[in-house]
Amino acid sequence: MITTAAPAKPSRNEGLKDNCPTLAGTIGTTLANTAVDRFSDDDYEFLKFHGIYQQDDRDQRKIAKHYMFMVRGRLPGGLVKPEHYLVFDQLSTQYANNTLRITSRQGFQFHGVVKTGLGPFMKGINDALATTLAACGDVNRNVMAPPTPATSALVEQVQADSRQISDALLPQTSAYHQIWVEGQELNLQDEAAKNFVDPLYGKTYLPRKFKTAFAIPPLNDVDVFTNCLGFVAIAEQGKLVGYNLLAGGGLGMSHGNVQTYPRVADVIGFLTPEHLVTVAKAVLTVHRDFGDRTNRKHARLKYILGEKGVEWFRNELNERLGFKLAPARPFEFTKQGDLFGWHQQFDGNHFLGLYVETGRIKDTDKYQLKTALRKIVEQFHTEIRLTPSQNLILTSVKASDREPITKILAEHGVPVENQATVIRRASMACPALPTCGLALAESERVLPDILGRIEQLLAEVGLKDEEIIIRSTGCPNGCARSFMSEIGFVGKAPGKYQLYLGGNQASTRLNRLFKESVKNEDIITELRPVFTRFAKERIGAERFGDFCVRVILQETPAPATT
Ligand code: SRM
Ligand code: SF4
Repeated sequence: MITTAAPAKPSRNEGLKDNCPTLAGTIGTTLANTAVDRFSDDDYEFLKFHGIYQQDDRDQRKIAKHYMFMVRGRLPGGLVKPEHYLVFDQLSTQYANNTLRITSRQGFQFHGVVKTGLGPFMKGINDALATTLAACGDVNRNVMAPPTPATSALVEQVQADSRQISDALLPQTSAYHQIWVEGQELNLQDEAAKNFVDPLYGKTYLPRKFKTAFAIPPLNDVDVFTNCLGFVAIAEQGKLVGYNLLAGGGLGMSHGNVQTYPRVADVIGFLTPEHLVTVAKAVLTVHRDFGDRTNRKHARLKYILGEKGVEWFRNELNERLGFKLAPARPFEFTKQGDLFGWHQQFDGNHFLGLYVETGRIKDTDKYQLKTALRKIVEQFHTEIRLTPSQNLILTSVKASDREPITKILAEHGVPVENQATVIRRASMACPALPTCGLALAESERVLPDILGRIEQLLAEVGLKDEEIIIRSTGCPNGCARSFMSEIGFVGKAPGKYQLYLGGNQASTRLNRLFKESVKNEDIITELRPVFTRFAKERIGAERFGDFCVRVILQETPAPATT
């Protein structure tokens, strides 16, 4: 007898979206109810589309659950207008934990907002004409673009294109505005609300999140290969002629689940700038129509590319477009990372790259970056750009303003030269504990100490001032892109990390698992023999990640994972 397995059921989230395609849930009603400190489990999912995560303080869990909210801003290309910055700064003090957290996708996160403050906080953001809509959820997320206005006007053009794509891929629901700006409770039985269909996303949006980035070779500061959709600028004599299309990158995976894996994007073809929006929408709808809606762990665009293949994807895309993409043009990435200190822009103005440890803009006794930035923006009306490595840039500064800005920073303990060691400047950590509900181990709070120990070890083996790209995440979701680093720490359990080695400087290669579970206190013991051999056996100026691929990983089979 032949038995056929019943088709898998759509995931719970699919039912939620289908029942409430405006994404309003009962958020408005719960917001108005001051007797409760949290939203329902269903609204937890809807809130994400509004850029809000319901969290609880994990340091307090043993005592009681203290609910609080993380709010994420949508800032394409990391561009923060001065008037927005001042509002963000003030709201973070009044309603959040008095810090601004630069994210690895050039956004801002506010942590620790409690429910009574959520309404005024969100109103404040929107009154300033900024937004958090679609910063999270099963939609296109914050679009990344190179932020550094160094040598050519190309950066500004690509930045403008990133905003164009961000706008074109925004969901159209009016519920966000009705709840957070107009303060409506919304009636979900309303027929129009129940039958709402987003013109691009349809009724159930995407099966999962979707990420887009622009890059300008040779600098891969945005880590373009880790995105669902990537546009690599192709220029001739400094002028943009079009973009190479990349598709199917993504990093998140789950320990012990072989169906999930990090993947670098494939190069699909070349398009001219007038086709940008059409192509972006076509890629997004392939995800919408073919993504796995039964299993959220397997629902990203990367699995479609991984399983159906690049040729299938190219044909499907060409069919949707009604024209064939041209073959990809040659390009090469050679580096990643930010420029620090003062530099001159292509237009004669100046910019200042500032290192921000783990992306956290804050005030401490000796270091008051938050206060200094507020003073600078108030006085000089400076535009700020957030970088994909969780740092920031003050842009379009007049030559005459350089000195007073440097002085304000110095008065608040923030140097503009020798801002941090080479290891720290090339590092990133995700927030993890105490805010992230998915964290298995610490990340942001322990990385500075781990880096200190690594720096000491490097000095001992004669490698002081060697740049090694080190990233840590509190779990295998890869939020600080730990799977692309030369050394990656990936949280496994409290105080324990998987150790990955072998990413490259251009961030075009995934690293590989080296040790399955290393206690925080044993990290140096594990790295010592590897660094010692690197110091002795490297060829010329070979980078640490390349050496690991050539020597260490050849000799060490990948450990079994659990
Ligand atoms: Fe992420 C979930 C933080 C960039 C892959 N990410 C989360 C959540 C919201 C936890 C949750 O779902 O409850 C984290 C909130 C922590 C907190 O307390 O703030 C979180 N992700 C972050 C940020 C803030 C990390 C940072 O250090 O800056 C980044 C916010 C970017 C932004 O502004 O939009 C952030 N997340 C990333 C990246 C890197 C990137 O996009 O360049 C990745 C890997 C690339 C990718 O998407 O594959 C990433 N985050 C994930 C995943 C895994 C998704 C998957 O495919 O399996 C999750 C888990 C999920 O979605 O269920 C996740
Ligand atoms: Fe949380 Fe894991 Fe992302 Fe870190 S990598 S922020 S622990 S989901």
